Amino acid sequence: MLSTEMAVALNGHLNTELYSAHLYLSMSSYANFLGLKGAANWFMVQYQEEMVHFTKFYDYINSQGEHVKLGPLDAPPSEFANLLAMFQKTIEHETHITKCINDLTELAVQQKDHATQIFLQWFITEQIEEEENDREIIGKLKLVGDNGYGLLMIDTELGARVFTP
Ligand code: OFO
Repeated sequence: MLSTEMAVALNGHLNTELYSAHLYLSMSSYANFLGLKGAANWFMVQYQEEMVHFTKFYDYINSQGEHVKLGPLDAPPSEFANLLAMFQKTIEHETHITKCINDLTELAVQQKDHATQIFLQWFITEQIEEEENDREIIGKLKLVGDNGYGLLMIDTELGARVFTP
C-alpha cells in the first residue's frame, strides 16, 4: 500500500512520462517533415518506449490499490532548429527525468517503502542507458556539423533502431 504522498508523487511522474511520449512523437513528426526518415523512426521508437514507461507506472499504481489520476499536459514544442537541437532537447529532458526518478527513490527510502524502491530500480538503470545513447548521438552530430553526407549516414543509423518492448 502506498502512502498518500507517495501515490501523489507517482501519479505526478506518470503524467510526466506521458509528456515524454508526446515530446518524442512531436519530434518524430518534425524529423519526418525535415526529410529525416531515420530520425523519425528513432523518435517514434522513443515514443513507444515512453508509453512502456507510462504503463509501468500505471500498472504499479493500480497494483498498490490506488488509481491513476491523469492530469492536463503541456503541449510539447513542435518545431526545432535542426536534428542536433532535437537531441539536445532530448538529453535536457532525460536529465530532468533522471532527477525525478532520483527524487521519487529518495522519498521511497525516507518512507521505508521497499516495494516502490524495487519498482524504481528498473527506471534508474533505464535512465543510464537513455542518457548514454543521447550523448553518443549528440557527439556524432557535432562531429559531422553541416556535412550533408555525414548527416545522411547518421540518419541511416537512426533508422535501424527497433522497438523491443
Ligand atoms: Fe521515460 O525515460 Fe525518457 O523520459
